[in-house]
Amino acid sequence: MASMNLFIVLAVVSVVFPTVVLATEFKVGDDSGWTIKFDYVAWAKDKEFHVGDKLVFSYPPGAHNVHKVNGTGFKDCIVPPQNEALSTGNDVITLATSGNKWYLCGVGQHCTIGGQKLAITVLPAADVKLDAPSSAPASTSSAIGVVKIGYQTFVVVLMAITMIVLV
Ligand SMILES: *[C@@H]1O[C@H](CO)[C@@H](O)[C@H](O)[C@H]1NC(C)=O
Ligand SMILES: [Cu+2]
Repeated sequence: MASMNLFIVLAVVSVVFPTVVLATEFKVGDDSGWTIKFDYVAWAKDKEFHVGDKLVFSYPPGAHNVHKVNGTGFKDCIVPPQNEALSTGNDVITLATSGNKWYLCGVGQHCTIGGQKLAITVLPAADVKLDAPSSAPASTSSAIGVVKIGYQTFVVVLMAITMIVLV
C-alpha cells in the first residue's frame, strides 16, 4: 500500500510541479528593493519576463508607492491619481499579458529626480525554457508541442496505471 500511495503522490506532483517551476518571482531591485537612485534599466536588462511571472515591489510602507503607467507616463514621469497606487510596501504584480509594461513611484520627485521607474518587456508564457535561439521560432514551438504532448501522455499513463493498481 505504501508504494501505491507514493505512486499517487508522484502522479499529483508531476501534474502540479510544472506550474510551480515555470512562474518566476522577481524582487524588483533585488536586495535594494524599490527605491530611488537605483539603476532599474540595468536591473531589467539581463532578465526575461514571461506572462505568469510576478514582480514584487518591496519598500518601507509610506516611503514609496507603485503606479502602472503607459509609455508616455513613464518617459515624462506623469503620476496618476494617488488612489490608484499600490502602497503596501510589498506589492505583488502578476504579469498577465505580454508586451511593454511601465511602473513608477508617485512620491515626490522620486521618478523625475530619483529615477525610480521600471520598464520591462513581458514575453508570452514560458512553457518550457528550452528556448532555442530565436532564429528558428517555428521549429522551436513545434518541438515544445511535442515535449508537452509527451509529458501529458506520460502523466495520463501514470494515472491510468495508478488506477489499475488500486482497483
Ligand atoms: C498615457 O497616460 C496618460 C495619463 O497618465 C494619458 O493622458 C494618455 O492619454 C495615455 N496615452 C496613451 C497612448 O494611452
Ligand atoms: Cu519613491
